[in-house]
Amino acid sequence: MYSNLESQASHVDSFSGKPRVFVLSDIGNEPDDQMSLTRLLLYSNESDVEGLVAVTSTWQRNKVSPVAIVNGDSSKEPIFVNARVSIPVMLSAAGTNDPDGNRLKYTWFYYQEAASAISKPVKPEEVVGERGEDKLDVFPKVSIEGSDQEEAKVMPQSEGIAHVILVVEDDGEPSLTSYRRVILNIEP
Ligand SMILES: [Ca+2]
Repeated sequence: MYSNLESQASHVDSFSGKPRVFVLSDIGNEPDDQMSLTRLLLYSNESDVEGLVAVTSTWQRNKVSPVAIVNGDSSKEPIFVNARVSIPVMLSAAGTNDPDGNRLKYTWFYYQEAASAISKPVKPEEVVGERGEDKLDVFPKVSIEGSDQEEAKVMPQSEGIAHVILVVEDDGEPSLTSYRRVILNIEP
């Protein structure tokens, strides 16, 4: 009895694993990189692809993304701003720069989906049998003036949480982009 259990516990099943693969590549940089990646994916059932990491290539070593600064904050953290309805909030990207000297383009946009879930509680009986998008009548909480300028004027229109994103694109080849997130807590 005991020896029988022991033999079961030590039984090795017939499973044989596939080679595990972890790839570092400049993936879409040049045609031969794309071809290699496509071939790898074509045969991906032959191996366990554990990871694909896009790395820079030698000739792009000095391509640098912009340093996006909002209201003097040069970290990569979200910026929290307390606001009130109908009182404008000025957001400034002054000081934003590109270490390798490309020209910069600014875009500020209201990221409506980011806070819609906490803006309007919905009961299950209100949505059963309905399409989600039919119940998404979430009106904008902010409007933005100067959305293509270095400084933008954000006007809170109703209370709640509103996420505003700054996009800074350089005109390098390839163009590189940095982002910053501003989270407004709008009170009445
Ligand atoms: Ca750059």
